[in-house]
Amino acid sequence: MHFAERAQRLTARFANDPHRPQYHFLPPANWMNDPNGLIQWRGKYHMFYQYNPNGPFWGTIEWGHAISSDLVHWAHLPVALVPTPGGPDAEGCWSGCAIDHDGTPTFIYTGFADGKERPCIATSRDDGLVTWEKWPGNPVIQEPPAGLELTGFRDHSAWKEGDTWYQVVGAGIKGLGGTALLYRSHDLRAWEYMHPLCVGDRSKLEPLWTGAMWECVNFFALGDRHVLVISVWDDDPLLPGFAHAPETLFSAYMVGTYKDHLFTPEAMHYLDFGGRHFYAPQSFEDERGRRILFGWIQEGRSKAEQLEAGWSGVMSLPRGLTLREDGRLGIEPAAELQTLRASHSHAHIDSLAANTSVELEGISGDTLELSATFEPGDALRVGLKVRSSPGGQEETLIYYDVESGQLVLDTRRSSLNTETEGSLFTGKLSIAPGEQVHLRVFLDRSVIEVYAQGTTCITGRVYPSRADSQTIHAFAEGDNSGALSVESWEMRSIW
Ligand code: DQQ
Repeated sequence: MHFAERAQRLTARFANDPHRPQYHFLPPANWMNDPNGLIQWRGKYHMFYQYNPNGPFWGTIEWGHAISSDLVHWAHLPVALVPTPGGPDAEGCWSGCAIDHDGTPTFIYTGFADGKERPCIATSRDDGLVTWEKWPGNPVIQEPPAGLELTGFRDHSAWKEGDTWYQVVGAGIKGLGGTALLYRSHDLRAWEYMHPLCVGDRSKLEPLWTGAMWECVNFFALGDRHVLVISVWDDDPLLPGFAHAPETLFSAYMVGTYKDHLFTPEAMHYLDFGGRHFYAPQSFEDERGRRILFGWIQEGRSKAEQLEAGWSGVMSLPRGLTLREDGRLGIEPAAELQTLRASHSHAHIDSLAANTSVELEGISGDTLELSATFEPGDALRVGLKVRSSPGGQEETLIYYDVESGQLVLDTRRSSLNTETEGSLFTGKLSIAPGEQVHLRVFLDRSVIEVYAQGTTCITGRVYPSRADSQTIHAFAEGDNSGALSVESWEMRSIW
């Protein structure tokens, strides 16, 4: 049977699943985690991803593969990498990147076997990146650098300077914190260890805690600076001096300078305030010179529910990254997503009275893009209620909290199903007095992505139990708000 037909058959059984996203990428079935090997090759976008063909749970990791002409519509292709029995990746082909090695598409990935994480490479011939051959000499790095006591040694980001290739491997130095270990090579087969590109400090909580180990490091130039994206991981729940470590598994970025092969961070921020719902992101530069990032949106329901559903894990929308004058990343959904917009509605409210909630007429649904602008006025909280059931037994809140200066996604009452998790996600949002709040919200069944002011994101999951949890309200608390307007588009399926 042809691969596309098989993929379609696998997916057919999800036709009536109310939680399965329609315009976010996900595999035909089973488990997906990190985006890998993102590359545009001869005009086509390729996405590889951590995939378990054996069910909707992590394990026996292969590299799934999909292709797109526009970053939005994807077609499934056969799996690109599978573990080789007896090889250094016998127990899993873990995360890595794709590069163009003088015309040869090449993966650098982590092979896992016998408790060891070791860098491996694979190359593809000119067949549209469909078939891949592992280098017989794998692993290309036999073991982590001598003399370093490490918490993990995996995941790769590579680039070229002159004739020399460089890569960083994600790691953690015991007793210190996360790090990205820098290597260089002339042929991608022989690698020389240089030093840590930079080292975190696990005992520091400000400006944010960076854990014991950095997974999925991603290092690149942007504007006149360099950016290091990290996925914060911790193996020890008890941080000295603190009763509990802050939440582990989230992504962050540092902006700084790269000189003499050392990276000096000048600022550090969360990449997304949804914690583990935006994890292990990877970016690449496309042929138009845009820096585009995808992240893995983890589930927010019990393992039993995931097993029953038959699928787990969703890819985020493509996010375009730019460097802003204030030294932060500009983060905006890729413009191509606008091609998914179908029927349009608009609502405008001059002012919301204190402690009222007004249903937005003509705007409802679970696969929508919303673009909202509001003036907080005198309100203490102003925003939207989405996926609301009549009577509000189920509802999800997205708002700006004026007093704390925070963007909030509250999923604690999103579902009556107790097998789903609700959380209060908050992220600092700088709004000057009199300034309008601009939100773009993407509702795609169980996925919610919120983008505010072009720089702050929160991603979360919701699994409303009622089919009529579809209405949308605007609300204000504390005092009256100023004007509020909402544009809404039905979003088409990408399949
Ligand atoms: N997932 C991969 C690792 C990576 C982790 C294994 C992050 O390579 O460190 O599936 O989700």
